[in-house]
Amino acid sequence: MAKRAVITGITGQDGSYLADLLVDKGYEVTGVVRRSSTPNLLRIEHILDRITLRPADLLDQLSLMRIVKDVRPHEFYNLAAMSFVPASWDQPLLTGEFNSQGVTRVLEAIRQVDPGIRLYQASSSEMFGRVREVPQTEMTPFYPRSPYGVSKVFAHYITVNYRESYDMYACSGILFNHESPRRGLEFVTRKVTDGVARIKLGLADHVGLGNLDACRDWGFAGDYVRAMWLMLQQDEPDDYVIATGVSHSVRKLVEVAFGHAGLDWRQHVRVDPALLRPAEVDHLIGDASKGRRVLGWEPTMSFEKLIAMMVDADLARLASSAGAGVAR
Ligand code: NAP
Ligand code: F7E
Repeated sequence: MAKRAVITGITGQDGSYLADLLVDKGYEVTGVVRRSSTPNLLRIEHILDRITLRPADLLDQLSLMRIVKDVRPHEFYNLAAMSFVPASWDQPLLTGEFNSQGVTRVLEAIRQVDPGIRLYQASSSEMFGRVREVPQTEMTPFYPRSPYGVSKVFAHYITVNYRESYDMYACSGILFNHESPRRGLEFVTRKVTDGVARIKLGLADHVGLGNLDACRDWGFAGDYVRAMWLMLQQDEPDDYVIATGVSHSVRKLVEVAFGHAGLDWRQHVRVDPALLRPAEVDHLIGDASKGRRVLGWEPTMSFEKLIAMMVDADLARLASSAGAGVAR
């Protein structure tokens, strides 16, 4: 019998890669979507005939209960969130509703319907914020620096609490930044690779950025969803840091991305103070030794290869849409 999985956030970057992975493994995949007035299924268009979509919202307890009751999944991946850090200062209450209480609603739905369902919760390296040690492990204390980071700390601990209170198989994956050609255009890697492609094709002449000194541990999203799945295949539930162990600055990112297209970034990057954050996370670097040891997980793509792949994908996308006269 095929295993059944529910994915919230299936229309997002990670949800789409996870759906690809689970479909390939023979799972029956149900994706949770919230209603929108225009289609937003671009990232999962290629597998729409192999998955089932159901409407629900992290704000609506009954809709989550209904999905868990109807599907009775073996595994539940909670990837839905307000995930863009700057927006969390604009909408701190909504961020808490989605990212914190939304997780409590998911946990309650599972607990009430079938506490045997295995849960993956999408936690984040943003919880480390102003880091207390370098590199960061599962034991590093949290010091979040944004409403987003704060909301994810609540979500992490409520997941741990339900595991310990109700003996549920609930895992918190503390994932460091992971990117791909499917990354949202507002995140810095994709903003840069899209900008490089536009400049290369003569569609723009510069890209505006904020803090060039911030450093992140960037990996490939396809590798990170494999870690999510591995966490739910163990004998015991646990929490894991997933990271490459290599950190680069935003300045290095632009150097690599522009360099890949044969451009000099100094001529095309403008620093825009409006893009600086009220409180910054300066430097993140993860130690995924536990994940490597227990899960057998390894990242497969270097930073340079990842950024080159993203630049190439944006060049191809923009070149073909320009050629076809499609609105950009
Ligand atoms: P993403 O591309 O922004 O996708 C977020 C998803 O959440 C979208 O499918 C979105 O649906 C959905 N969503 C938002 N609010 C919802 C609500 N109220 N009800 C139902 N669905 C809702 O994010 P991602 O990069 O794939 O990240 C996936 C998860 O991992 C998030 O929880 C994020 O915080 C976490 N995370 C990401 C990273 C990273 O580097 N990517 C690292 C650590 C943790 P719509 O399409 O309708 O907007
Ligand atoms: O910023 C700096 C910015 O928005 C990275 C989310 O997936 O990963 C992501 O959060 C860095 C920051 O990602 C621009 O100040 C400079 O220091 O790509 P980002 P993030 O904030 O690290 C974590 C792990 C998550 O969990 C989140 O959901 O880049 N930066 N200039 C810029 N960032 C953006 N977005 N735009 C700029 O123009």
